[in-house]
Amino acid sequence: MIKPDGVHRQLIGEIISRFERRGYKLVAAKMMTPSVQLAKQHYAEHDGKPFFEPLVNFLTSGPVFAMVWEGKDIVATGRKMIGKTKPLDSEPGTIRGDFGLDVGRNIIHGSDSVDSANREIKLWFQAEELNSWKPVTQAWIY
Ligand code: FUP
Repeated sequence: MIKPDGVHRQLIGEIISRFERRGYKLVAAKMMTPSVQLAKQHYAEHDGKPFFEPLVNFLTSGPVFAMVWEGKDIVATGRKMIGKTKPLDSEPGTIRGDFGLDVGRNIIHGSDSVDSANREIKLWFQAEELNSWKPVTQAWIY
């Protein structure tokens, strides 16, 4: 999910492009401003921590761009492509390492396990918003 700062920074295209070039397939995407309830559910594991309220305020401050990506090792590779939580720890070449300076505004969220991904996909998307498709080679592609 591209967070409000990533949307404001106009990084949607850059981020989609990185995942596509790596070989991953986009199967769902939408722009939306999350409700407080959705943001709290999404970050439920951080409830009670000092940064929880600012985090929820930030996530609900404007549109995010939610995506579902598919492909080999997408969760683990996606986390590598995103970089570490703190931009200072994120290597150049990662999304946070290339574009972020602030832990509270770190551009993008990525599920940290397959279980989290399954939980988060259900939270953010309806089943009918997920598109199952296979790339095909067609005579009209040269
Ligand atoms: P990540 O999985 O890398 O997004 O990191 P976490 O789930 O640990 O944290 C979720 C979000 O909480 C981060 F993206 C930013 C915010 N956060 C802070 O603002 N301060 C902290 O010390 C830790 C996390």
